[in-house]
Amino acid sequence: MAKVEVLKLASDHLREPLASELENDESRFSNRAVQILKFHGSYQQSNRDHRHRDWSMMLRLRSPAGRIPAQLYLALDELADRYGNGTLRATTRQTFQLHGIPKQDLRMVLGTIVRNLGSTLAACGDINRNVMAPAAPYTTGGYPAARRLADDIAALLTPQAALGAYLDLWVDGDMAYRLRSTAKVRKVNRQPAPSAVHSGDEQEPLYGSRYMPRKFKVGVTVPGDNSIDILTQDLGFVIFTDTMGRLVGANVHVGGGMGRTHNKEDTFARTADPLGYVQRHQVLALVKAVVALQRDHGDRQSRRHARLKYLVHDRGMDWFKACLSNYFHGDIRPLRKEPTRKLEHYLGWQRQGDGLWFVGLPVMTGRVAGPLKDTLRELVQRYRLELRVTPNQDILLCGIASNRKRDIQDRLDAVGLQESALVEPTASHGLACPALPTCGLAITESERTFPDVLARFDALRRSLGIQQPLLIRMTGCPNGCSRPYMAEVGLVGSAAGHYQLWLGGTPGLTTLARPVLDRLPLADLEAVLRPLFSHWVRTAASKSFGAFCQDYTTEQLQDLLGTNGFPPAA
Ligand code: SRM
Ligand code: SF4
Repeated sequence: MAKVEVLKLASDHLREPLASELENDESRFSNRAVQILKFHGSYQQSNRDHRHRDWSMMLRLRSPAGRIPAQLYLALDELADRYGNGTLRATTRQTFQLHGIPKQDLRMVLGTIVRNLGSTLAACGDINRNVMAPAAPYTTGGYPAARRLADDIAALLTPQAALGAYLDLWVDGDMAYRLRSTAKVRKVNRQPAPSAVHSGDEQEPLYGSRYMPRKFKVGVTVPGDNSIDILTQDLGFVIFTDTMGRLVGANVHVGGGMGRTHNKEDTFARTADPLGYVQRHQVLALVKAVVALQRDHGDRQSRRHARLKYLVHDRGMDWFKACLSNYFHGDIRPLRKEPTRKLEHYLGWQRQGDGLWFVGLPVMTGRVAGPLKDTLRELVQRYRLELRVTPNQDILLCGIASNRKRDIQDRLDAVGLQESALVEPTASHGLACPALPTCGLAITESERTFPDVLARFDALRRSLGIQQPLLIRMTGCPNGCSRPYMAEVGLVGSAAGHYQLWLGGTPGLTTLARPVLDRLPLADLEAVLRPLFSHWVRTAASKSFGAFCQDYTTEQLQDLLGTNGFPPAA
């Protein structure tokens, strides 16, 4: 068993040694407590810009479909100023993180989040993570049903015993904050399930006392809307609805994931495989079944190899389906036809469908700070607006009455978010992970250098007369937190100031990109890409850059780059 497995088992359902260490005066937790702390939604970090280690905590919320009510947002805004580093960060899985919370303030901060109806339980750790769904608050089409299903899945996969530990630790056991299971979830849990689904642990019936072998990620969307990057999820649903917007069933995909390690060929990014179509009343039972299958068969020895994607890859879909039949007695039918998938951003002003408006704000790298933060607080305070975080690290302000549009836009103008600037191609397509200075795994910069990188791409496009937008994603290491392996241009940190270059993803996030260079010095970005971009505009300007790259082999792409002797990717 991997070491973390032993810790989980000995933790009394994710309580110890965290509970004891919360009582001491140390400025940091032990490595053992840190592993348990993750399940409560927090990571211990130290600022890597500083010479001495100065410990603080990052906190991550869980907010299915990215929904953040006004009350919670205002609490987060204040907590960030009072106890954190004065910023909030919208994440690629549709929630907010706070950074820089001292250990002695953790209980106060986390308790305040819970008291304001938020939660951080299971935002990190070996468990189901934040459930994604289209952020747009549309009241028509399948959107409301997708959001409801995301909520149901989040409730269904909430750990039971760990929830008790969570409330004990952070709000003195006040069970009034118990996340309420919806009626549908209660019904699924009452339904007789194949015995294999039960973990054998009465207190934690689905997960058992060792929880999952590794993190587990679920996303839900509607046909044609690929804002949630469905093929990167461990378990992804594309739902179909009737004319009344009621769920009728879903196409299911399994085994996606981005994380990999440089020079370890047995780790890789992978897009999910289609499993089939399931009917409405069987969707939640299928969710439980896939979780239970991965719980029992996922690798508990090598954490590097523990995600569902490796199980699906190693054993194959035929094995997976056969094994699933022990956990799921429902009917899996052939996939239903879907329209072409598109990455929706929902930026600018749009109607919700209920007489109200929402406005989508591009937030560079998801970082909410300075005047933008002040303006958001004022707007949320004044109009009690609900926020939605998109998987593109952007923010939607929702539920706006027509007569408030002018005032809101005026205030957005003042922070550079003029109506015309709300939809700006390259910036609105970019994603970058936090990397330095907070991320302990970063090899090089990402968030801090990304605005400059985007500006350089824009200048390069302009100099070549390129009109098409480009989907650019950057990370400080190969773990793939901004899903760079799906982008048209993926820059994956490989050494200080150097990036592995991935090409061939598509604007609709439908294909895995390919590594083309291993160590591109960031300083040489233009010199390397200009010849390839020139060839694109000369030969295939009407195609997206991703589609153009797919017409070439990796070797051909390497020849078309101005590599000046940089080593090609292995
Ligand atoms: Fe991530 C670890 C940040 C989405 C794959 N991720 C981390 C840690 C916690 C570093 C650590 O373990 O010490 C990062 C904290 C940095 C910091 O200072 O805040 C971190 N991940 C993020 C966020 C904040 C990036 C962002 O730009 O928004 C995202 C938070 C999402 C959320 O709200 O839950 C984030 N991480 C992702 C995604 C994208 C997704 O889920 O859609 C992925 C790729 C998808 C996947 O899981 O395959 C991702 N993060 C990883 C991995 C590699 C996992 C693997 O299977 O190998 C790690 C490392 C690990 O788990 O060992 C990691
Ligand atoms: Fe850290 Fe790597 Fe994730 Fe970036 S991709 S946040 S550097 S783990």
